Amino acid sequence: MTQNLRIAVQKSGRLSEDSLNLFKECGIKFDNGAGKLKATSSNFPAEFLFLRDDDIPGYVEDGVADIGIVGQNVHVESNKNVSEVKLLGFSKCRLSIAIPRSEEYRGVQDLQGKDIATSYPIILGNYLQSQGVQSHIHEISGSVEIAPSIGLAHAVCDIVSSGGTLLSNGLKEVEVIFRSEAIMIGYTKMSEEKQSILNQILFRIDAVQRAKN
Ligand code: PRT
Ligand code: ZN
Repeated sequence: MTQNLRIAVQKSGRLSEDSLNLFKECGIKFDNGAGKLKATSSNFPAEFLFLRDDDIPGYVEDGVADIGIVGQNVHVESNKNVSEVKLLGFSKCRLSIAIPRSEEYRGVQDLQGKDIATSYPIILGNYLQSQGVQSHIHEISGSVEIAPSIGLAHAVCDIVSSGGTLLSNGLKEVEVIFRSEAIMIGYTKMSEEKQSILNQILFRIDAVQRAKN
């Protein structure tokens, strides 16, 4: 019996639609009806797991899923032992430090000794260390942008796309510390059989991308 390649994609969010389209454009058919947690393809040896994006790197590290699609921000922050299979070019964004608009900013040294709120303590910590700056990192899981206005922190470090959210919270972007797009990650100990199913998918993705250009 052939084994199915297990593919972890975000259940609902900014990565979901493009992730599913990637496989659909490759001719892989499956039913991702609302509320489904799992779907098996009707015409290709693959099954899909629909998960929170934050859980995907751990599932791929453990081999519960063979491949998964997440933002590079989530992949790097998770610090899991997975292979980087392919950059996918969608869900582009950046991770930036922002401060209240009214405050002066001369350079990263201005963050010395300050409190910075973020959901990305690892990426932020690495950046500050590389700049020789010591700040206090406050890890919070959501609504990071309101931290300065409620007195929780002087600055924030969060995902930015259009910049509209920073603007409407009275903040200005002062440092871009990481650029991100969607990435396909893989289990490091995949069987040969699954690797060859993955190779077929990668071959089809390349063909679809070549046809578009
Ligand atoms: O529920 P689950 O945990 O699966 O999803 P999630 O809420 O954690 O993630 P989701 O769906 O919001 O984002 C998934 C991935 O999309 C992120 O990890 C990024 O790689 C990427 N991405 C691209 C973004 C954005 N653009 C983005 N704009 N993730 C978040 N945002 C947020 C940003 O933090 C800001 O608060 O959207 C808000 C609006 O951004 P502006 O700058 O356009 O106003
Ligand atoms: Zn998430």
